Amino acid sequence: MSLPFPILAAEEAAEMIQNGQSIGFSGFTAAGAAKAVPFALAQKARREHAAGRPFKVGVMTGASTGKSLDGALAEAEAISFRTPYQGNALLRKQINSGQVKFFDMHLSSVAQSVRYGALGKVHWAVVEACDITAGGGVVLSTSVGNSNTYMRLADKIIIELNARHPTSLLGMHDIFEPKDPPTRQEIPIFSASDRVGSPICIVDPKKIAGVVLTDLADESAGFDEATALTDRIGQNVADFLAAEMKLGRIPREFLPLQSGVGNIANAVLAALGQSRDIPAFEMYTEVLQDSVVPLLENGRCKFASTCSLTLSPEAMRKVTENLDYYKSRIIMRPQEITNNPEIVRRLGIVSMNTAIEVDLGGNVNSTHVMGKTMMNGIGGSGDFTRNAYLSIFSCPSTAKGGMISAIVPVASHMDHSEHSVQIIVTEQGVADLRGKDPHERALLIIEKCAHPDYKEQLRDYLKLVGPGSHEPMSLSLGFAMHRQFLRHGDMRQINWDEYR
Ligand code: 0RQ
Repeated sequence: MSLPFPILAAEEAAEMIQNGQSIGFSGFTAAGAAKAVPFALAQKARREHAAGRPFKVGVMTGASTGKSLDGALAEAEAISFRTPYQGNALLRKQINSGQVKFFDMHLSSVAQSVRYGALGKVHWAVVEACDITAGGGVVLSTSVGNSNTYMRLADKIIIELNARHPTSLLGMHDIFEPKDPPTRQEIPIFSASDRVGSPICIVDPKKIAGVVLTDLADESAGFDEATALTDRIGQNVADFLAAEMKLGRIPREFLPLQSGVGNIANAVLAALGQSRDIPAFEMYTEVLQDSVVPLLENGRCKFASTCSLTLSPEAMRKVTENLDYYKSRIIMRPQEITNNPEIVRRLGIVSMNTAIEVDLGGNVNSTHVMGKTMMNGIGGSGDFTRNAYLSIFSCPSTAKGGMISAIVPVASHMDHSEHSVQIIVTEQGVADLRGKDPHERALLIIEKCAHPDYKEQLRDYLKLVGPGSHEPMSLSLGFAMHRQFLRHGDMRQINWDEYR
């Protein structure tokens, strides 16, 4: 192939990036993340640090990324700020120690914030593609994220042209960027499979500073085997949705599903796929995980609109080996569109995301352990939850071998408020909070979702609060279970008097 752009080694590309600059990288999860250039940039940072010079860059992405991006840059202590979502253990440490500034943003709003200039200048877009044309047509790889916006706004673009992804991915993407108010119009998506944009990103070819040729697999970690617990959570969600359909509250043709990331999300989808009471469904979601591939294959999932193909190498191989089949059943869109509140509300999405803890009022914490330690970020969960037809949160009823209850009197951090959260699911059961006042919700959550080890003490909390308030809130005891864990290493067998 002859291209009118300089072909660069990753090291040469990294050499062009200067200390203090901001980079918009491709990647929504490890799928489609830039790999060679950030890895080389990390080596450059190490060299600069060894020579006594500062070197850090601002890192904006779609969502989490892989080990060659967040992992390598964190190891090289080369990140000044990071947004909007991450999942790397070392970067998490740096964020929690204050070494890296982290802005935890709703994924749908990142592109708009960048357009408005709220995140500063984008000096570079470093984007993985499976193909590129001389005129600046870029065929993205296994995710879209914010790549279209980063490339449009960046001063300069570096393309990682990755031979590992087939050029025949062309046609799977649908690139659409809304105008900003006051000239914004509706996004004309009326069903999950509607195409509204272009299969390629079209960028100013003069901005392409170079192309780095790579042959690197996505660094998606794959999933743990399902366990009895994740299966029970999945089954509880499937049974609940089947019952809703029988009651006529979900139409016979079903509603599009959104599902978050991780093992629980994977198990929930597998259970929905197996349920005989749930018809074949569509997905309007942000990540497409392994469990959806067999469902697309056997027709249980009719169509999936997503921002990324977050697949294990084995599942990815299945998709690429039969690409024509999957291309007629999968669309990849920018996260500004997959997570767009307008579409989520219009399509009547059933959202399914994961909680770290849920409080008795029905508020959900998805991001912070003990109120202060960042786990990953809110991701797309807020985009979907606030606007869904049905918003579901699931989690195991306990964490850390039972020493922590996921059901607590008052959440130590709040991402999703009682006004948006409708259904809570644990392996113990399902609490349907719709149409319940806060005291009714509290009882329901305890009886249906709390672990038996914690039911009695949570009932005691409610007794101590007593009636006569709208919310079951005690300002002195609300965080007593958290304090009990910090003091004794176990939330169980609390003596409430110790915390009055
Ligand atoms: O810790 O890693 O040390 O074992 O949290 O928990 O149960 O393995 O579940 O991998 O699905 O992660 C909410 C973090 C759940 C994730 C969260 C500890 C637990 C374990 C992981 P270890 P699990 P998952 C999609 C949309 C963001 C919101 C969202 C997440 C670790 O799903 O980041 O859904 N969600 N976004 O032990 C202390 C508790 C705990 C706890 C769990 N109460 N206290 N530790 N853990 N509950 C994302 C995108 O938009 C891309």
